Formats: sequence, C-alpha cells, structure tokens
Amino acid sequence: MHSKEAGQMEVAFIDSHTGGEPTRVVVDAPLDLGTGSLFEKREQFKTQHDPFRRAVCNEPRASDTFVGALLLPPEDEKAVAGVIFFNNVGVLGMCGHGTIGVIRTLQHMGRIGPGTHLLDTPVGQVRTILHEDGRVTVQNVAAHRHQKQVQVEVEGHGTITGDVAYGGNWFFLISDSPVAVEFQHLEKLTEFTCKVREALEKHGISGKDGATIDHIEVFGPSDLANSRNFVLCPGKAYDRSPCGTGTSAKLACLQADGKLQEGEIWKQESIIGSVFEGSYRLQDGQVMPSITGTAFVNMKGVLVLDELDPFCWGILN
Ligand code: PYC
Repeated sequence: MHSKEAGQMEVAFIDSHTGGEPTRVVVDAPLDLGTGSLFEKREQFKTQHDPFRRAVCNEPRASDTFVGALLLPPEDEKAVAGVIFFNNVGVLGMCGHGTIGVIRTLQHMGRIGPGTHLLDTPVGQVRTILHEDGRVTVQNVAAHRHQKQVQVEVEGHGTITGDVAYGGNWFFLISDSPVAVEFQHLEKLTEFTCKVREALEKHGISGKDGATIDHIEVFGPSDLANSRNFVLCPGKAYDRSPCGTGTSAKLACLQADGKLQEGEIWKQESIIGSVFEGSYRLQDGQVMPSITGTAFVNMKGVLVLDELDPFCWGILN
C-alpha cells in the first residue's frame, strides 16, 4: 500500500483470468488480520474488513464475476504464499481457478518459476505444479460426497435430485437438469439454480455440520469434454471457468459411483467452452483431486481508495 494524498490509499493488484473467470490478486493488502492461522485471518477479514472486500470485488471497480485473492505470508515456511479468496458477497474456502490465477501471477511477479509450489489456504495446504507451458495443476484438498441423490422441491421446476459434495466449497450437483446446459440458456440456468439454492436453504439441506451449500452445479453433454457444467457461485454470478472446486466435487461423486478410476482423466467443459482436466488419487481412503488449467495475466495497476468517494467501498450486493 502507498499513501497518495490525505484521505487516499493505493493498493497494488494484478488481474488474470482462468478459462474466462477473473482473479484479482491483492499484492500488498493494508489490513491487520492478526497473527493467527489463515483460517483465523479469514475470520478477521470477514468480520473486520468487509468494506475492503467490496472495494476490491464489487462495482464500480470490478463486477460480480471477480474472485479476489489476498496474498499473505505462508503459514508453513515451505509454502510460497498464503491466500484468502473472496468474491462479491463474502469469503470462499478454496478456489481452483483462483489458485491457478495466483500461481500464474506469482510467476508474472518473478517470485516463482516452473516446478512444484505449496500454497496455504484457510481450508488447508494445496500443492501446485507450474508447467513449462504455463498450465497449472492444483492438487486440491480432499473432496467427498456427503449425500447421494437428495430430492428437493424447487418452485416452478418440481422435484429436483442432486448430490451434496465438498471440493473445497460445498456443492449441490444436478445431472438431470430441466434447463439445457447451453450458453444460450444462461439466464434460465441462473434463474433455475438460484431457486435450487433457495429451496436447499428453505428445506434445511446442508453440507457437513450444517455448512451452507452456496454453489449449485448443473451438468449436460459436451462435444469437447466428458461433460459441460454451469456453476452458480455464491451471489448470482456463474463461473466462466469449469470451477476447480466444483470439478473436484464432481470427481468425488464419480469415484463414489465407481464411474471414474484413480488416475483416469475427466475433462470438464464450462458453459463458455473452457476446459479443465481433472483426475484423483486415493490417499488413506480419501479422494485427492488434481485439476489442470491455464490462466493469463491481463491487467495490473493500483486501486485508489478515496474516502471522499461515496462508492469507495463498493456497491452493496
Ligand atoms: O474454481 O473453485 C473454483 C471457483 C469457485 C468459485 C469460482 N471459481
């Protein structure tokens, strides 16, 4: 952070996109998040610094699609950095596309080169591989299916069936969508998945320990990959990428159903046609997903936070 003039702050950022989904890395966050674990720092960020989250991710500086990533010192000295992910409505657990964006950003900053790099997140450490050609593989935290074939009544759509699974965030995964998973149906997919999320909340359907299911993932056929998805993120924006944590949750369901073997590749297309490659290995009976994709740095600069600006801290969602 640099002081510009009285009442103004400047905060350096680097933007990238991963399969079309933006990540805004905050390089030098001017925040006191305490000295606790990354999980505790995320709580501090959530409870004490929400205006800063909005200033980074919301209009007028960004849009509902942005995922922010606060770059922090790592918890583990072997890791290259710590990171807290957030978006237009709150904080995230892990973020697959965001991790790919952070690794490419660290490369752009000259902090890392091709090879293996550990990254600390509030939900655990992830191992990443930056390949020579710029692709990034994220070895995510363990994924699992929590509940199979849960039925829920969705206003205007009748009974909808889906799996509840965790891939670093909580997902409701629907294979039999009443709306075709095609780009021309974006509005209908958004309307449908928002209603599913409302219905899950209304009927008390949650992840483990009552965790909110804040991502809804719908699958359809693909010409490019094994499947195409549409993912509603917390808020009303959809993921332009195939969603790293959503693909991880999908891998856990495929493994549980015996439909994908250890090491086999699953190609997941997004609603805009970008593709991630996923696979998993089993460790102590747990599904450990790997997701590979590419990100490109496409903008960098400074955010100017001017206390005289009535929308300095972002427009509320
Ligand atoms: O790639 O995991 C992901 C993700 C979560 C929210 C948006 N993208």
